[in-house]
Amino acid sequence: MGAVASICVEPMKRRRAEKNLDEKVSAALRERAQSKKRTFRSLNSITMRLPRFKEGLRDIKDVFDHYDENSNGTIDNDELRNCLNKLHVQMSETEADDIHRYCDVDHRNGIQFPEFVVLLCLMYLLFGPDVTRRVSEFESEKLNYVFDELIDAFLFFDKDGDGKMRRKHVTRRMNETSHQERTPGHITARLFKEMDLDRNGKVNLKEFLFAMIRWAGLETEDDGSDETSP
Ligand SMILES: [Ca+2]
Ligand SMILES: [Ca+2]
Ligand SMILES: [Ca+2]
Repeated sequence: MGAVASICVEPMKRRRAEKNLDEKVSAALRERAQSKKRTFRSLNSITMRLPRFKEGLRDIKDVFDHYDENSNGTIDNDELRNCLNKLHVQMSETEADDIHRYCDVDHRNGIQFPEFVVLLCLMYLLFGPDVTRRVSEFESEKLNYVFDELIDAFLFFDKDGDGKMRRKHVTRRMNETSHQERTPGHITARLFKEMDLDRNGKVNLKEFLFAMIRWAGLETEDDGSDETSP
């Protein structure tokens, strides 16, 4: 009976977490879009930063490994509590659970590495650079740099900073800076579909971060099951 009840309640809690956090993230992004100069003026300038992204993601991987205390490739609820405690982020039990639900994008097995990138980036966006200093005094500069760039890359496509990228904006952005050739419509459509994990016609920050991790090639590199290097 209890198990059945929790199966019914969980999707509701998840929807609530999605809504709450999407709103918080949107508010933070809007503020940032209004208060900060744009970092990226072209798609090219973002593409050129991919190697730096990749390097930064490796640093985040080290942080992930640190908090994955039993090294099973996933941060479970207890490990997440330890991590949030370390960050000194003020939040209630319910808020911590919501963060967990929001970042567990595939709804399975706690927080894996790409989900952890989302988690830290959200903490950085919502609570500021103190968070990364607490994660790692030594690496915080590097981490801040990566998160700033990732968030600004998102804002390049989300022009009004309402926390959602729309297909027409992405298409426009992909074409406005390319003098030589237009990106064919079917390619931008496919790209957008790839990013829009929940298929709701919009891409939010966490979906975008997932795509960036994929494009930087770190996801496959760290997935030991399909190592293809000679
Ligand atoms: Ca673990
Ligand atoms: Ca997961
Ligand atoms: Ca979406």
